[in-house]
Amino acid sequence: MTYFEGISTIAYEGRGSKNPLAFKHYNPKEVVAGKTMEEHLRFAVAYWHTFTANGTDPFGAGTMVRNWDRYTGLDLAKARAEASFEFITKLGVPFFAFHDRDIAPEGATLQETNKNLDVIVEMMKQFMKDTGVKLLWNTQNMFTNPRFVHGAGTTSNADVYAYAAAQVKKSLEIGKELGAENYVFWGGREGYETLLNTNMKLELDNLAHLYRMAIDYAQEIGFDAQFLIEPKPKEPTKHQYDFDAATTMNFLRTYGLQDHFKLNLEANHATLAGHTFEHEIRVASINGMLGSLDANQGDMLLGWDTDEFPQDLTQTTLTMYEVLKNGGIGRGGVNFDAKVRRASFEQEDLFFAHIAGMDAYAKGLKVAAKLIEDRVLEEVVESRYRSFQVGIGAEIAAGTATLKSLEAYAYQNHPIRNVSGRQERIKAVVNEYLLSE
Ligand code: XLS
Ligand code: CA
Ligand code: CA
Repeated sequence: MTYFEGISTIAYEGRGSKNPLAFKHYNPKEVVAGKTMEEHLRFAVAYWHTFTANGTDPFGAGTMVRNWDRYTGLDLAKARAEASFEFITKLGVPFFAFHDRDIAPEGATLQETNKNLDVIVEMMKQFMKDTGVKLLWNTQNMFTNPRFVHGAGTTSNADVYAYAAAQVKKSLEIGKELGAENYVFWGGREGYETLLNTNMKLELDNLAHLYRMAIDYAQEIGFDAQFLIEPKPKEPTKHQYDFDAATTMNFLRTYGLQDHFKLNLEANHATLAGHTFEHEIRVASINGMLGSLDANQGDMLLGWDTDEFPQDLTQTTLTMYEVLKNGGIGRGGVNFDAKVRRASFEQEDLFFAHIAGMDAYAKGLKVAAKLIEDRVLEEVVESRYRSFQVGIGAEIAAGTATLKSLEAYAYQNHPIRNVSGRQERIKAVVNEYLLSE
């Protein structure tokens, strides 16, 4: 059965191409800064947005009728799995990612739900073997079902906590079975609506304990994926505990979990937290905690998580700049946690959207590599901080200065002179690289 009739493998045709079903910048085997684009970018297709979502929004019904929607129940799940591998291989993406509930329907009991999962996981295992497509990460959906109304790892109901733990256990087993490179925890309902009814300390202790049990169980079954926490400040809850990179790292350190986790950072979540994406990546990177990226972009005129496909080239350049400076993304990747707009409801739009995102990231990678090769920003930063290389600055940097020695210096050093930060000029230079590369 073919689900994407009339579409063949997407090829790289280069800059001049007008073919909407071809890459203009993403050339998987092209070497940039010592590695192929494919190795740098490690793209992944997000199962939920691409194969499960139907365009529903808080005001309207689904608009996207896919040709696998002629089935129901487990047959629908099977058809989706089949369609997903056709899509991923035609697009030429090496990875995919999913939540447990994206791939198989819930049954009447947890046992039945797990049996449904077993059927699809078995199919996927075979598809993965046949195509070479790999699992970037899997995760558990502990936010859609009404049982998680008060949270999962931070619920006020111990029975729900037990259910969540069982769900995590099964999901870890699936990750092991499919050889997931990473394993994600995103706490969609791990937060609160009002402090008036919330025991924050108990909730955080319980969440940490859930993570601890997951680490122990992964070790027990020999599942060696990199564990990732994905920060998001709000939506659906008013305040989510994993607010941003810095808050999440503080939580991990408080509970002694920092050596077992890295961060999965998402562009749109950064903007919801009032940060740029590059800020979040830099915070993780300087702490050795950069794990993986969820690539998308928000809409500055809308205050929610719109999960648009990334197209802003300055943004993809600055993102890839941070990734290259980090020494790459390691076992992580660039996962398109992005959805086509509700009005882009034809199946072809799924290809157009991914091609747009992949080209935007490929271009960003090329420009970032050139900026680094020419040491454009490195020279700016080195020269800006050069006062810490010599004299009193060198003493400060070495940690040998004291309040007394600095006072003595300040007494005889006047007037103090500052120099321009040259922000506008630097931004213009980045634009020049974007236009010429
Ligand atoms: C939602 C999150 C979610 C995670 C995985 O905003 O981005 O999709 O990536 O649970
Ligand atoms: Ca995400
Ligand atoms: Ca999101």
